[in-house]
Amino acid sequence: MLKALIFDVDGTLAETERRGHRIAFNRAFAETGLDWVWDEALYGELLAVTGGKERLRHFITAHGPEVPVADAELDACIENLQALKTRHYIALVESSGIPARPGVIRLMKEALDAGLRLAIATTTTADNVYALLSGSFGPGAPEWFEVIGAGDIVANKKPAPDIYHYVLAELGLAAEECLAIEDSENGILASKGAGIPTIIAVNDYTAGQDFTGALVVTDHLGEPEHPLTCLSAAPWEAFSLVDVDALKRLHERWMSEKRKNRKPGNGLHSSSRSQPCPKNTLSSPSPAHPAQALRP
Ligand code: XBP
Ligand code: MG
Repeated sequence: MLKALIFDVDGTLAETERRGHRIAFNRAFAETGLDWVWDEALYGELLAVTGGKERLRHFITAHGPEVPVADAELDACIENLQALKTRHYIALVESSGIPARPGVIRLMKEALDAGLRLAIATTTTADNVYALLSGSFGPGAPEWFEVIGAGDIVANKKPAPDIYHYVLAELGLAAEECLAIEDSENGILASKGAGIPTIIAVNDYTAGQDFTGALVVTDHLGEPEHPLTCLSAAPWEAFSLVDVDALKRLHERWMSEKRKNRKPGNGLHSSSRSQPCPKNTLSSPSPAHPAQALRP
């Protein structure tokens, strides 16, 4: 039975990468006198590496910018840049706010009303999460979540499953009692790695990534007046917004597939058949699943 929803943060709750983190990194560079500029295209490439510190190190290694410190001081330099960037990110979120993506707040409130538990599993720094939730979702929003798993609390960031294992342990739930909501390939690799069925709401940075194994891939979670477009090659059913009923049906369908594949004698291991959707092509929705079809 579905008991909890576990939300990713960046790119899933809001367009924080483009509108927040990228700008904050650039402000930190400028403040420290570095002439590095991460434009939107470059930042899209750098997003392949999760975690701000890890992304900075990757940039230095892969792009070879001029670095004003000796190798022995590189770790400290990255720590300092990251701390500065976090301050800029929080200031930006608090001053201008980054709006929640369509359907996110609606779904969270519906889920709480329906008795589902909420949690967060993210690669970003915990302070960033509290700032975003308080600033863009409402002052009490951090309280909606029983567990906020974030940043360096685990050894390995996404695509490793560590943060999802951490959240499951804190919730005291099995993977199959939860659903994850993610936006990226690194995200679904992490949630899938922990055995959690996952739905995807892509954004401009992640559209076109490989979401093999997703229950469904959409462009956003949908609002009654702003229906989602289903991007899965073969979604199980057509719906215009992701609500609790739709999630329960998707979850139940996933569970029954899993049970079927567990039956002795079918020659299959559950892990090999727990991927109901074929590789997402992100092509136009199939005519059999009209983009804005209303739920039954
Ligand atoms: C996305 C990330 C983060 C942010 C930056 O996290 O990879 O690193 O880009 O945050 P998710 P920090 O999609 O898991 O929410 O600079 O604080 O790491
Ligand atoms: Mg994300």
